[in-house]
Amino acid sequence: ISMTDFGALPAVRIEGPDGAVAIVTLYGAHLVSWVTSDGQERIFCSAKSSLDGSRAIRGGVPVIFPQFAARGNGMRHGFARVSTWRLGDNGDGFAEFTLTQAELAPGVAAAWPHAFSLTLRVEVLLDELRFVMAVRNAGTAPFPFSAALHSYFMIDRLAYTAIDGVQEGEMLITDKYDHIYFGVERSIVLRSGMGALRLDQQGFTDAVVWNPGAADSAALADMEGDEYQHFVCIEPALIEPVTLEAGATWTGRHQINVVYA
Ligand code: TA6
Repeated sequence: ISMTDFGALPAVRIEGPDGAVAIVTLYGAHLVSWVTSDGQERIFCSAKSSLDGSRAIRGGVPVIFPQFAARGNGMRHGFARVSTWRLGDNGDGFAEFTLTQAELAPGVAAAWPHAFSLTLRVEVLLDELRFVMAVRNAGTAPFPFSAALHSYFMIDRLAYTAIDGVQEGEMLITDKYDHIYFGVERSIVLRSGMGALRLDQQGFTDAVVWNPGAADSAALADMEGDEYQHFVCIEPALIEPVTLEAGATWTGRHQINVVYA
């Protein structure tokens, strides 16, 4: 690995086999790019995203913790994506990022007063990207949490895109779409004119599929023009809050594989 910048944000460049590269900013432990060994970028990031730590990055793989969307009393989609993580263990093709109470802004820590340790491991393999997200309760009382890896996958056009594995038959998206699929047990396959990706998750019980469509995307300050045509979010998620006992660890995994026809 090596250090680099993404906009004004310090980032870690993880090089895997055959020149595949992922970039992860310390702000949010946010993966913003994954270029596979064929030179193809697989992850969407908006040209209008703020990249200075003033608000969450629009695109990439936001880490959602400890609440999903507005389902809780705290920040929308939680504080992990707007906190600066520490780089931990790293080596050839992988890096781990950690966030604990100590890294939180004082107001954020006061609003969610639980001793926790969140670790995200990002590993770049041949035509594969792996995430391992671990939540540890480092305190003496249980706490509830939700989690997701809100992945923005790059596609060439919505009209050429289909998703298999979330419902009976193939799913097509034509405009705004926002749906939670509870109890996902199969692989999900995302096909577009750019080829196919197979997504496998463990620990995360659910999956969310989201695209803002034309009208909602125009209303987003950090998305421009027809950018909504060029991504679909497919998110391994744990939507309903889970209670984590003192000393316990929850682990969620996500593997993304390029499928060559
Ligand atoms: O995961 C889907 C979702 O919750 C949508 O409802 C949509 O609003 C999206 O996330 C993006 O949320 P954000 O807070 O990043 O604008």
